[in-house]
Parts: sequence; structure tokens; C-alpha cells
Amino acid sequence: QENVLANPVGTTLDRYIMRKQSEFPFATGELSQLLRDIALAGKIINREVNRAGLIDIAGAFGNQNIQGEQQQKLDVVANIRFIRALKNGGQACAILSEEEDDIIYTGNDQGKYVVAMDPLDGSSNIDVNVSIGTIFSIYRRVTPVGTQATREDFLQGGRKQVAAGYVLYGSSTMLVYTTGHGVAGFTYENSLGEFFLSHPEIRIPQDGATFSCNEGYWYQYPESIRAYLTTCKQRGYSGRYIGSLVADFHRNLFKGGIYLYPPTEKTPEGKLRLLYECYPLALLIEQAGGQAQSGHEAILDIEPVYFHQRCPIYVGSTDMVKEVLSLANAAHEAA
Ligand code: P6P
Repeated sequence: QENVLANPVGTTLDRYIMRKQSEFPFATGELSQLLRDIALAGKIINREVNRAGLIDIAGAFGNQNIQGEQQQKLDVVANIRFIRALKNGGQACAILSEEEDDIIYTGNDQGKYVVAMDPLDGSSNIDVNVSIGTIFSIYRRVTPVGTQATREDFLQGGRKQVAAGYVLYGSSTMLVYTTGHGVAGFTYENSLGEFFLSHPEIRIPQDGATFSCNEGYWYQYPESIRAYLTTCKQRGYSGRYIGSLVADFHRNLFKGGIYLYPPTEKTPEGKLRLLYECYPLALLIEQAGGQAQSGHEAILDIEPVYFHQRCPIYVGSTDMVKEVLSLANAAHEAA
């Protein structure tokens, strides 16, 4: 209750960050500034996303790119914008992006943080006007300040994240993040260019009646997953699959539910990436009272080996994830 009073709905992101920082006497403000820089990147990408549909007819609106450059794909633009915002902000010494194979050095070797991100996940949905999202994960560097960041800074493991979150470009644009003390949601007011606190303490319902997966892979799924989905259908649960991870995750976070991306023949390790999709969403869901599992262990306990490694993911309401696991374990024991 006191948290809501201290952070009334409607307060701005900036004021919220400052208040939260004041709760930690040793906070130096660098993480706060990094969160502000990420929010700025989200605002810029939001503007690009909202204009995306007009690019092809831009000439008619007189805002044709003056260089007449070929309009870049939106996920490339989002990547550039995000990197530029973090470079200018100065707090991140290095970035790992879904869009680039190796570490991106910002030139800020004095920066204490590294950021792993998927600048625009679900970009195949942009052309059909479906909600898309930016996902980010923040670590405090383990290499000495002043030196160039290394792989070690990015491969610390999910439980070493100091913050994680996403921006959902949907019917409204929302920033949802955690610094390890609960999950807060902010809604963007375009006319003011501000994120306002709309959901001070997001908690996922313990159970749910919605499952999100691509049933096109039904015949490739492990038998235990088919058994679980059959049980969901026998109970009359809803199948909801937008095909955009952040949108599906966000709906389940608010309504209860489970998102599943099991191993398939095409992706035997699952499709989603550990460092900038599964880890950040796993931190968020645990902070909101839910669970995220790979089928063998909690996502946050997976030892990272390389930057773009994939993992299966079952994430959402605790009771639903537990049931999937119990069926998977039973199948494993029977095997
Ligand atoms: P499939 C989008 O490409 C994405 O990374 C997620 O946003 C989405 O949940 C998933 O992949 C969709 O994958 O194999 O069902 O098309």
C-alpha cells in the first residue's frame, strides 16, 4: 500500500525512477540514467513504428527521406536508434543485439553496465500492423571500468541481471520493467511524450485459462506437450497466439496464461534466444509471481555458453508451468 502511495498512478517515469533510486542509499544514479536512456529509445522507436505504414506512401505525405534512401527495415532502424540512445547516454559500455553477431562497443568504457537486447522482436508482424516489442536485459559489468567489455560481461547468467523489461508497441505503447523489486508498467502519452505509471505492482494470476503456442508444430511437439495442450482443450481453455512474443507475454502477464515455445524439428533447442528474450522475460515473470522453465530447469538458472543460444520456454502462471513440467517429467521417467 505504501508503495502505491509513494508512487501514485499517473506519476511520470522520471519521478518514479528518482523515488525508487532514493530508496537505495548507495544508488549512484547510473542505473537510473540507463533506464531513462532505454525509455528514450522506446519513444523514438515508437515514433518510427507508428510511421511504418506510411513509409511506402511517404512521397504522398511529403516526408520522403530527403536522401531518397531506401527505407531500412524497421528492426534495423530500431537497432540503430537503440544503440545511438545508449551511446549518447554514456552508462552502457557495450551492447549485445539480436541484430548483430558480436558485441557492439559504445565507446563509453567508463560505463558500468552492459545491455543485451532484441530491438524489435516480431518484426515480421510490422507489415501486417500487429503489436511488436523491444526486449532488454541489463547487467553490471564484471570487467574493470575503463577497459573494453568482454564476453564475460554478457555471459553472467540470468540471475545476475540487475534490470530487465520490454516496450510493447500495441494499441497503446507500454514500458514494463523490473530492477528486482517487483514489476511496474508505464503507459506512453504521445501528445506529451511521457511514460506515466499505470500499473505500480504487476502480479500474474497464479493460474490461467489461456495457452499461447503455434499449433502448426503440433506433430513436432514432444508427446508431453501435446498431452498438456489436449488437457487445456478438454478444460475449454482459450488458445491465444499473436505470433509476437511481447504481445503474447504481456496479455498472459495481466490475465494469467502460459506461453510455450517447445523444441521442434526445425528448432530442436527452441526458437527463442536466451540472453535477450528468455532471460529478461523470465526475470519479469518471477518478479511478478510466475515461472519460466526450459523443460529441464528454471530459465534463469541456465548456464549461458554463447551469445545467440536458444532455449525452449514455458512461461506464465505458476500453476500452468508446474503442470507442463509435471507432465514432461512423467514422460521423461516413463521413457
Ligand atoms: P513462430 C517472432 O518471430 C518470434 O520471435 C516471437 O515474437 C514469436 O512469439 C515467435 O517468434 C513466433 O514464432 O515459429 O510461431 O512463427
